[in-house]
This record gives sequence, structure tokens and C-alpha cells, in this order.
Amino acid sequence: MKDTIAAISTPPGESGLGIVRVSGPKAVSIVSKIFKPKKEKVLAEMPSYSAHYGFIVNPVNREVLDEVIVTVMKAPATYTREDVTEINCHGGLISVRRTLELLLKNGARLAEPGEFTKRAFLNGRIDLAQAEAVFDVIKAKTEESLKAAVKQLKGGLSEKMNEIALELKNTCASVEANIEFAEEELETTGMPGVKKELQKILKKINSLLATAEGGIILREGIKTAIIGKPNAGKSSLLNELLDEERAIVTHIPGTTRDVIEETINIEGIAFVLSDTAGIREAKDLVERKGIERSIIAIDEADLLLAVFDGATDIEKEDLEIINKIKGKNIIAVINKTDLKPAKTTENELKKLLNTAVFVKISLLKKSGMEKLKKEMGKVALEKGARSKESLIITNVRHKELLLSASGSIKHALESIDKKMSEEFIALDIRGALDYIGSITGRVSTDDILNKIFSDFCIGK
Ligand SMILES: Nc1nc2c(ncn2[C@@H]2O[C@H](COP(=O)(O)OP(=O)(O)OP(=O)(O)O)[C@@H](O)[C@H]2O)c(=O)[nH]1
Ligand SMILES: [Mg+2]
Repeated sequence: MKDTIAAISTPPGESGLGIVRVSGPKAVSIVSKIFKPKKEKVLAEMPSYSAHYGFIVNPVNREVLDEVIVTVMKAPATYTREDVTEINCHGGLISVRRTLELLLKNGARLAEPGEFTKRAFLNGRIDLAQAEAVFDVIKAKTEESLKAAVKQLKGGLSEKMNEIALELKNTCASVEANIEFAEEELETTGMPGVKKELQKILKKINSLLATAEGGIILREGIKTAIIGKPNAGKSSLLNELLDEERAIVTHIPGTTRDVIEETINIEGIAFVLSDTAGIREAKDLVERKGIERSIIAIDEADLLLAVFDGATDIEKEDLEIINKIKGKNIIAVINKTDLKPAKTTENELKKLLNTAVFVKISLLKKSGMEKLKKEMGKVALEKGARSKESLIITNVRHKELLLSASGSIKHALESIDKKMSEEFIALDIRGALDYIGSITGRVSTDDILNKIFSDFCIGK
């Protein structure tokens, strides 16, 4: 980590400001080479957290690139715990990009995705769970998911993990003490206490795990596929939910080909909607490809909005779709209630899809939408996405590690019951300790770190 990294931290495009960020031992000296302050001064001598007005100038040909503010932040009280400089350029593609190029020519290296945050972790400012929370804050789709992420960023999860780790360590010490007593052929009295302690820890882990399904949905949103036969009104429904003419709607069956994905927020929970191609016997290659994607969307969805045309009788296509979606989490949407209803459609659907929730709407008249949103909100509630628990698990990696830790502890408890040797029990407890330590990054490998940070954006 001796090198100095640089990256553009704001999204590409036209904007008021564009920020280029630099971190590392030469963060100040490299910027000094390309920055000409309006008032004569030496950046390295400026106090930490001071801002300086001036120009970015190419040192080779004296060309002025932009008018900027440079902020100097000195180690260790910075994001990365290294010296950090931020160059506030005017927004726009070219200015920030050329400023970055100049930095790279003058000794900085282009940062990898998430490398600033990785340095914050490696330099001990935050732990791994907090570093992951930075990513979640950036990606938060709703207020609720932002709240959960900020809590994790502030160390809520880490605190709990450290508490569990300490308890495991103490328990392990008791077991190991027993091993030594055994060698001296002293009476081993510690095991009932160890058992009780392990059961207590297991309970803590399990109650955290109980929040995971809802927590992961809170973080990632509910994957919701809008499906049905052609012309049922799927794209009209997407548009109505988004309140925007996002998808093309026509009276021609087979209008939608590609899956269109958009996110909406219902009562603080994100629903990741996909409008799909109507499912039927495909008329051409493009439609067939589209329908294949519809089927994949059905498989991947947490929730299906199955749209039916209430004005036409149940057709072979509806029956095929019903077959494909049986057993899934379904809200059956009967559309076109502004038209004369088909005689048997509603009753037949209720028989065929007896576990589904039914909502009648008219997208032409825009009626029934409140009821539909309410039912969608209920699904979120059922999935536990609005948990009352103060600490929730929102990340699949954490869930898996907690599951493994819980497995190791269960194994240790079984070994105690079977009166196995203390060495085995200690081994399982150490295993659990490592799993918990992987959540906060006390135990980590390059592979794990690379995997986590490569998902970040560059410049964070
Ligand atoms: N009368 C009436 N017509 C509707 C209603 N909702 C949609 N339509 C019409 O039904 C036709 C098909 O609507 P779309 O939303 O494109 O249907 P789709 O299910 O996306 O169709 P594909 O993309 O072809 O699978 C359009 O002409 C809509 O205007 C409704 O509630 N009432
Ligand atoms: Mg469509």
C-alpha cells in the first residue's frame, strides 16, 4: 500500500462538480505538481482539511485545464487513514478525465474498484462489515434500506459480532482449561457451564439469522415479475406503477420483447419490477427469445404479478402460464374491469389459483391500483422486510457465515452430549469463532477481500 491511488469519484456526465480523489503517501506532492494555487503557497504546508482555490495546469506545456478547489486532508484522520487530496473540478466528462490523466502521468496509479474503502479497512479505520455497509449506503434504494446500512456503517453489526466472538473465546478458554485439568486427572467440572454458554450464544446467532430473509429483501428489493399472456396489460401495469410511459403499449399482441426492469418504492420497500414478453406460442425468433426471458424472470422472481384479461375467457395460454407459476408467491391481477367481464374467467381463475391473492383493476380507468399496492406491501411484511428488530442481517455473506457458525456450535453441543474429548469441542468453537471473525474481517483472505471490493464502484 505504499503507492498513491487516484480515481474519479463522481458519476460520468455533465454535472455541477466532478471530483477526482487521491490517496496515499504522495497524495499532496503529486497534486502539487499539477495544481497552481491562485495565491502563492505550498500545499504540503497547509493544515489538514483546508481548501485551496486555483488551476489545474499541465506541467509539461503549461496548458490550463480547469479552475478547481483542492482539499488537503492529512493522515491519519481521513477516509483511508492516508493523506488524501480531492480535486473539485467543474463537472463534465473531459475536465475530470484529463485531470485524472495528469495525476497518473505524475506518479499516481489508477485505483481499483472500492480501493479507497479497502484501504480504510486494511488501515484499521473500519472493519469489513462497515466497509460493506459503505457500499450498501451508496446502493440503498429506499429510506428503510438506507437506515439499515447506516446502522451497520456505524458499527451496529460489528459490535454484536465482537460480543459473540468474545463469548466464544471465553467458552473456548474454559474448554481448554478442562483439557489441562484432565491431563492432571482432576475432576472436570466445567462442561455443564460450557454447554449453557454455547446454548446462549447459539440463541443469539439464531435470532439474528431469523432477520436475514427480510433483511436481504430490504437491501436488495423484492424481485417482482409482471407476467401473463400477450395483451393482458402487463406493460400498461408497469407504466401505471411507475407513473411513467416507460414501456411501449399497443393493441398488437406480442409488443414487449425484452424484459424491462425498473424499481419502485412501496411503503419503504423496493420492488424490482420486470415487465416481460407475453407468454404464448412464439410467432418468430425474436419473440421466442423474449418468451425464454419471461420464463427465466418467473424462476428468479420473489413475487409474480400474474395479469389476466378479465374481459376474455380463459384460454389455453392462460392455462399454460398457470401451470408454470403454481406454488409461487402470486398476486393475480384481473385487468380490464372497465369492459364487460367474461362469464367464467374470475371464478375459474380463483379455482385454478386458489392460493393466490386476487386484485381487480382497470388500467384504462386507473382503478384498483391502491388495493394492488396494498397487497404488494403485505407481501413485504410477510417476508419480514419490515422487521421490528433493531439489528438485522441484510447481506447474504453474513447470513452464510452465521449459518456456518451456528452449525459449528451445534456440533460442539452434540460432542458435549456424546462426552467426546475436549479437543474436539474446542476445535468446533474455534471454527465458529473464525466464521464470526470473517464477518468483521478479523479473519480474511485476499480472495474474500477481492470479491467484496470488486463489487464497489471506482473512486469509493
Ligand atoms: N379496455 C382496457 N384496455 C386495456 C386495459 N389495460 C390495457 N389495455 C389495452 O390492452 C392492450 C395491450 O396492453 P399492453 O399493456 O401492451 O399489454 P401487454 O400485456 O404488455 O402485451 P404484450 O407486451 O404484447 O405481451 C393495449 O391496447 C392497452 O391499451 C384496461 O384496463 N382496459
Ligand atoms: Mg407488453
